[in-house]
Amino acid sequence: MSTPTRLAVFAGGLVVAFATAWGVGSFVDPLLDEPLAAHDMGEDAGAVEDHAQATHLPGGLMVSQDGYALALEENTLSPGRRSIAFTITDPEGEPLSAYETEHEKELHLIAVRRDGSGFQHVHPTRGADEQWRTDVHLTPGSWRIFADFTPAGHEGLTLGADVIVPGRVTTVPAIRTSTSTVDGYTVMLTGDLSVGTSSDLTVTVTRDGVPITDLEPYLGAYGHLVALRAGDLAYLHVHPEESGPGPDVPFVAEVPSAGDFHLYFDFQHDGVVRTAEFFVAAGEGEHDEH
Ligand SMILES: [Cu+2]
Repeated sequence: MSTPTRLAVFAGGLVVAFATAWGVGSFVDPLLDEPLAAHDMGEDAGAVEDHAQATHLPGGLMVSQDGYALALEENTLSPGRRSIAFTITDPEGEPLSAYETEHEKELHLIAVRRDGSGFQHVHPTRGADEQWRTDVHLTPGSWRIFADFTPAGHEGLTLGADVIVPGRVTTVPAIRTSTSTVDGYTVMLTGDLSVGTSSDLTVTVTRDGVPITDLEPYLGAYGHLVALRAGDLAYLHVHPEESGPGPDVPFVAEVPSAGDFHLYFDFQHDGVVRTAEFFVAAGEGEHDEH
C-alpha cells in the first residue's frame, strides 16, 4: 500500500470512529443519565432530572444564580485581618436592596480556606450604597467566600467566590473526626451522613464531662451548622430542629453525594460564640442497589 493510500485509510478510520463515538454518545447518554440521577439523588430525583438547570446544583458552587451575582470588590487580599467588600447584584444588574431575614440576618458570610481550615461565619453590614463589608482573618492560600441570603420574594441562595491570599501556604491536613475540642468544651457529632435521604445529626456539648444545658440562642436556634463538601466546597443545606438549650442540638442535613464533609457548629455559651469543627465521611446509607 502506498503511503498516501495508507494515510487516506487511516484518516477514514478516524472519521468513522469519531462518528460512531458521537452517535453512541448522543443516543446513550439520555438513557444513562436518568437512572444515575434517580439513584444518586434518591428523593430529589424529580428535582434534578433537568441537568441543564443550575438551580439544582448544591449551593455555593457558583458566583451567580437566577440572575443574582456576588461581586467581590477585590479577588486578591494580603494576609492578616482584612476588610472584605462585595455587592449582590439583582437580575437587572443593580445592587440588591431588598432581602428577607433568615436566621435573624439578611446575609450570612462564610469564609473558609480551600483546605477547610480558617472557617469564619460573620455578618457583614450593608452600606447606603448597598455594598456589604466585614472583616475576616486571612492566611495565605485560596479562600472560598460564601454569601448566604434570600432576595425578597425569591428562594434562598448561596453564592461563592474565590479570594487569593498570596504568601507561603501552610496546609492543614483534614483528619476524620466527629469529636472537637474548643476552649475547654468537648463537642461530639453523632448520626450518619447518608446520601439520598435526610440525615439526622446531633451535636452534644460538654465541658469537663459535664453536659452543657444552658446554651444561649444563636441565630434563632441553639447553634448553627454549616456543611461543606471536601474538594469543591459545595455548601449543603442543614436545618436546625427544635431543641432545648443543650446538651443535644439536633439538625437535619441533605447530602448530595458520597464523600468527605467539613462540618462547622457555631454555638454560644457564657456570651461567647465558638466553632466546633468536624470532618466526616458520607456513605450511600440504605441506598445500596449496586
Ligand atoms: Cu450567619
